[in-house]
Amino acid sequence: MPPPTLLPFTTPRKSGTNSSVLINRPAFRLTEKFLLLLVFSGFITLCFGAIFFLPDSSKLLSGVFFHSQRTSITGSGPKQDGGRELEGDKLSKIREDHEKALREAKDTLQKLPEQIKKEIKEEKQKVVQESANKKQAAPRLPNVVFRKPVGAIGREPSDPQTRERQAKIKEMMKHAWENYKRHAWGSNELKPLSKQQHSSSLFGNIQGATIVDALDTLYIMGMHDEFKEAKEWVEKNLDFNVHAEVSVFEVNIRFVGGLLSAYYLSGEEIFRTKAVDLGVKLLPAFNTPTGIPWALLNIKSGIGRNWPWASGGSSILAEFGTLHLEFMHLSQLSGNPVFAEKMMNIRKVLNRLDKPQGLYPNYLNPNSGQWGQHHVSIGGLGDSFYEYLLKAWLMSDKTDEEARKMYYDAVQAIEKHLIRKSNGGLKYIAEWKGGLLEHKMGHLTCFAGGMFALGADGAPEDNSGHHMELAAEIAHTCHESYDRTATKLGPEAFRFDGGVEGIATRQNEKYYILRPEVIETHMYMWRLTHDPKYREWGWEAVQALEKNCRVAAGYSGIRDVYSTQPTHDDVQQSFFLAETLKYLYLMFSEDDLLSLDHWIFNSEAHPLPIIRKSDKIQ
Ligand code: DMJ
Repeated sequence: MPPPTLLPFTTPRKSGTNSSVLINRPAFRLTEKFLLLLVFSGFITLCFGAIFFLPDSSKLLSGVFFHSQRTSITGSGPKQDGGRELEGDKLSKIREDHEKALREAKDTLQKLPEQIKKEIKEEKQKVVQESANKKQAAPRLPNVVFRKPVGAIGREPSDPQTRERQAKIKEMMKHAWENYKRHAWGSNELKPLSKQQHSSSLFGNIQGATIVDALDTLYIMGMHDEFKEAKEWVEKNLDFNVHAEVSVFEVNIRFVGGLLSAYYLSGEEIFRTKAVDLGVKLLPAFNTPTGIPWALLNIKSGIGRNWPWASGGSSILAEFGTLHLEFMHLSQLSGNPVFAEKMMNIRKVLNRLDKPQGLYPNYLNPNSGQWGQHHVSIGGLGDSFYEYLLKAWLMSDKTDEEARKMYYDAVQAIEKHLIRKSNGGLKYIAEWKGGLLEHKMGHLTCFAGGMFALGADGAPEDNSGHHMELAAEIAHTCHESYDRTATKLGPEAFRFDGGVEGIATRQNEKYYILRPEVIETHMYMWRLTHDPKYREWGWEAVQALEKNCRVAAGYSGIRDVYSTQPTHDDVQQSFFLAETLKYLYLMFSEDDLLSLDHWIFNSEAHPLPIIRKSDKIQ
C-alpha cells in the first residue's frame, strides 16, 4: 500500500475519551469532599478525646463543660447536698452520649467510601445514559433477522499433528493479544520492544485498530474472554466522532471490515451499529465531481483530499477499488442503498474509460475522471482492486456478472503484459511503467496466488486448470522468496534482473513487517488442493516467525530478512492478528471453519458472508 505519509491533522491522542473526562471530574470533587469530612471528623474526635481520655480532662469536664451541662439539665441553681452523686450520674450519661456519638461518627466514616463509590457509579451511569440517548437520536437501523453463521466455530482437527500446530498458532495469538493488552490497550498498535503504544497516521484520532482487527480471529479461535473484553471496549470507547483525517481505505478494510465480521460471527448488535455509523462518516469522501472517493478524509469536517505524492492529485486504484465488499454489506445491514450506489458509480466511471492494453493504471483523477500516470501493479497501489472484482462476484452469489467479466478480462491482460518466467523457471508478476516492465515483485503481490486459485473455478472457456496452474506457480515463487533468505521470511520486494531471481537487491526492500500475503496464498492453495506441501510451507513460516519476530512482549517486524541476526522494527502490526495468524489458523483447521463456500475474506482477512438472493433487504 502507499507509503505512509505524515498528515497534518494526525496528532495521536492518548487513549482517554471525552466520556472518561466527564467521569473523572465529579470523582475529583467527591474526593475533596471526602477529605474535608475526614479532617473535620478527626478534629471532633480529637476534641472529645482530649476531654475524656487525657488524665486531667475530667477536671475540665467537671469544672467548665459539666457546669454548663448541669445548669441546662436542672434548669435551676446548683444544689449543695448530694451534689457529688448527681454530678457522677450526669457525667456517666454524658460519657455514654459521647461514646454513642463516636460510634456513629465511626460508622459514618466507614460508610463513606461506599457512598462515594455509589455516587461515582451513578455519575458514570448518567454519562452512559446520555450517550445512549444520543445514539437513539441517530437513524434507526432496520430489524434484521440474524442468521446463525455457518462454520464460525471449528471442530478440533482430527489429525494430532494438525491439532498441535493449530494450538501453537492460538498460543501465538495469545502472546500477541496479551502484550497488546498489557502495554498498549486502547491504542492502535503495540511497540513490542519499547512496550508502548504505536500510533499510525492512517487512522487519525480513531483508536483501537488492533482490537477491532483482532475481534474475528479471537472469535474463531474460541478466545471467549478476550472477545468479550474487546467487545466491551468497542461498546464503551470506540468513537468516530473525532477530528481525524483518516485513510478511507485503511479505515474501511480494518474498522468497517472488522466490525462487520464481528457482527456476522457473533450477532452482537453493537458491531452492526458501529459499522454503519462509521460507514456514514466515510460517505463525504465520495463528494468529488466523479464520485471517485478521496484517499484521505477528515471524518469530522467531511473534507477530503488525495495523497500529496499521488500522480497529479489522483486517487489510488487499490484504495477506491477496495470498498465494494464492505459497502455492499453496509447497504444490506442498514437498509440504505446509498453505500451500494457509491460502489456502482465507481464501476460506471471505470467502465467508461479506455484501458491501456486492457490494464488498469494505479492512478485516477477524481476531478477529471482521467487516468494519471500509466503505472500498473498487482502489488501496492493496485492489488486489492483485482481481488475485490473477483470477490464482488463471489459474494453476490455469482450474480454480479459485470464484476466477473471485469475480473477475468483483467487477468487476461495481466497474464499477457505482466506475467513472465525467469531463466530459472520462476513465474512472477512484474510492474508495468507506461509500457516498460520493471522485473520486480512485491510481497504484497504474492496474494495473487490465492486470488487466481479462488477464481479458477469460474474461469471462462473451461480455463480453470490454467488458473490453478498459474496460482501454484505464483505460490511456488513466493515460497522461494522466503526460502532464499537467512530467516526464511520473505523480503518486501524481490527482483528478477541483474543476475538474481527472487531476491531483494536493494537495502530498502529487505524488510519484513509481519505481512500475510504469502501465507494467505498458502492457505487458499491448501484449502483448494489439499496438497500437504502448503501446510508444510505454512509451518515453516510459523517457525521462522517464532525464531525471528517473537520477542518478550509480542511480535515485531525485522529490518533485513537476509541477516542471521536481524534487528527489529518495534511494531506489531494490527494485520498480524487480523490476517497472518488467522490465515495460519485456518490452514491448520478443518475446511468447514469459515468455509470458502460461505465466506468471502475482505482484504484484511475479515470474513463476510455471501449475500444470497433471499437475504437481500428490499
Ligand atoms: C493489509 O492491511 C491488507 O491486506 C491490505 O490490503 C494490504 N496489505 C496489508 C498487509 O500487508
